[in-house]
Amino acid sequence: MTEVRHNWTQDEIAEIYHSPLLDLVYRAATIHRENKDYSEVQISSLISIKTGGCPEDCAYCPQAARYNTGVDVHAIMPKEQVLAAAQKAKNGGASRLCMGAAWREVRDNRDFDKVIEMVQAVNSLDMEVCCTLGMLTESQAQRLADAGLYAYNHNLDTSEDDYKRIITTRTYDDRLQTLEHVRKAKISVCSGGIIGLGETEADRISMLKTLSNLPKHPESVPINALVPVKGTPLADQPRVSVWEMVRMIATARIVMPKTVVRLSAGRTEMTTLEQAFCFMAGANSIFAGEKLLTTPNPSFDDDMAMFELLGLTPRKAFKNGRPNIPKELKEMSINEVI
Ligand code: SAM
Ligand code: DTB
Ligand code: SF4
Repeated sequence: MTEVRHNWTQDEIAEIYHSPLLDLVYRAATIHRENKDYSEVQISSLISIKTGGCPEDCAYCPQAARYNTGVDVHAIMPKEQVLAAAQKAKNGGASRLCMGAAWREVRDNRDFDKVIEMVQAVNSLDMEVCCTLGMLTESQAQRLADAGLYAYNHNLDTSEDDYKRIITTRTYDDRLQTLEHVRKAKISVCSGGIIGLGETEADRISMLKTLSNLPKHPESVPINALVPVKGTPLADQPRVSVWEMVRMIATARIVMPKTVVRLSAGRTEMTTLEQAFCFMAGANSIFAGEKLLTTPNPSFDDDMAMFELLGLTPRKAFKNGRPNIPKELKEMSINEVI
């Protein structure tokens, strides 16, 4: 059995990342196949519960208020609409709903109260609930956990050194601190990054080093290909090649052997064959549903046809237990929650 390590060096990861492509994929696939459920793929569906108008300056993001990207600003979505989207996602095969907000950080206000109610409501559909809301304090993470939050997504995006080139309105340490707060509240950690931002391969390797040397590996690591959006500073970045995605996924699989590695943004640009290579290299999760947060994604039907072709099956919700289900929710029916 492959050992789970937390002391990877930059050189060790670089050696893996730069190994001949087929050797790399073979090694990653071998490790992946030690997991008896290697043909199961975890499906998350995204919903943007608060879109646009974000004060941050993330150079890739269509939702930053300072760029002219044509994304309309919306106030927080009503719970009923979130529940309808969750049900649709569940019908489409998703076991997890991830609710995203274009916030720098969570504030202790009415909007956060509404998010708490959404978390409780989606829980009653027997789906894993995930949020990505920006920075969290320890007590906010605990409040989400008490509401039954299953996972929290908070990406490192790139290496520590490269971070200031991409975002100046917060620090890498801010990011790491939120991850600590999430961990402390016993919420499953989802943290990964983006390739194609203009980073070097050393930056990619360094980001994987930070993730794989955390005291506990994130339960999920999304690997996004930049979706270049007109109006953002990175609009003219060339698309990353699929082989770079494959290298990144395979390396993540090798250094974090038990982690769910998500083939995330960028799938609309990939053929089924290219995605199959990513699954072979150890990817075992996707975002499904025709929209990510603001940009397009393959439809549930197309993904189900791909799963059938490749012999993949969607992973059931709560396979690894359910630490944060609040007692009072256990007995509640959906009508009571709404
Ligand atoms: N505002 C919160 C935050 O930044 O943590 C949550 C939402 S934010 C949109 C979630 C993640 O989406 C970012 O950390 C980034 O990794 C990813 N993302 C945003 N725009 C993207 C793009 N154009 N291409 C690929 N990934 C993107
Ligand atoms: C993640 O790693 N990728 C998702 C999710 N976590 C929140 C977001 C991708 C966003 C792509 C651009 C958009 O649709 O706005
Ligand atoms: Fe705001 Fe998140 Fe987009 Fe950055 S990535 S601009 S914090 S929504």
